[in-house]
Amino acid sequence: MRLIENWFSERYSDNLQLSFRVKDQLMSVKTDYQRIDVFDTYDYGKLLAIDGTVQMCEYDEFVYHEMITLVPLHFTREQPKKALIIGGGDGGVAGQLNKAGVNDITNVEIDSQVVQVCERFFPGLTSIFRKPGVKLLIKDGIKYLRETREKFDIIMVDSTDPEGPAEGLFSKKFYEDARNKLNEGGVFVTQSGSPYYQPKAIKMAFEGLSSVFKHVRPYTAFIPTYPSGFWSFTIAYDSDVDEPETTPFSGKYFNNDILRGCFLLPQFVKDLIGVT
Ligand code: AG3
Repeated sequence: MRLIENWFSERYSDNLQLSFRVKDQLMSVKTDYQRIDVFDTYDYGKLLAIDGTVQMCEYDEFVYHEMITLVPLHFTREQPKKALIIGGGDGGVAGQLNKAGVNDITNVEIDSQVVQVCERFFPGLTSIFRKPGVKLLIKDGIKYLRETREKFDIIMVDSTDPEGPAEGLFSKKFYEDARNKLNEGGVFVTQSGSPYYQPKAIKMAFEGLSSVFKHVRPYTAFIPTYPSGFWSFTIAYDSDVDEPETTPFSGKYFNNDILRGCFLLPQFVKDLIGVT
């Protein structure tokens, strides 16, 4: 009998943390950019953590990956063909894009070890990188976006929190580069953190994007394993597109009701970003 129980905890503040009881720690590696851990948890399956923060769990990754992908796809002027993902080394975003019919995908991940670890423990997600039309580049996404000659219909930022390597992905300069690399009628999307625990993330995204794009719209989803469970994403685009009413896509989380309802913001979030 095992007397000592193992737990992995993500600390939200000095006074609060979320703990997962784990069957096993499957790996831990310190890379040039960050520390990557994989745990086998009882309630959420395998869990990927970066620098002690939950990135993804087998049993709820569908919420994040559907929401960061399927919402912006409804705001491009035409059916998007060419996509750029920055971050996303687990393949979850690329997989959802592909399911939604976007087949020309460039995925720029800074840390090759994120991909290697995910290939080992989440092969169902990373298998997307072997599909024709999906190109995986191990590079700094900020530099890539600045230098590339290509343009995209959708640019997506699937990053860690805005500290360390991901900080520059929340800057005005980066948003300008993104806008310059969008085709007309294209859309940009970024994860923008927990309004409770990372108010800075949604504020930085909203303010930075508003200084560059005509339309900037935060939306939210419930993700049980992220800080507070209440999570935000922000889309930005320039062309006036009609509000989508219905969607041909439904996933495990996303459906018609969510497409309309996810943009409704609680007052404290509106106050945080200064909208009425
Ligand atoms: N990227 C966003 C994870 C942010 C989580 N933050 C935290 N737990 N403090 C997820 C990568 C999934 N492809």
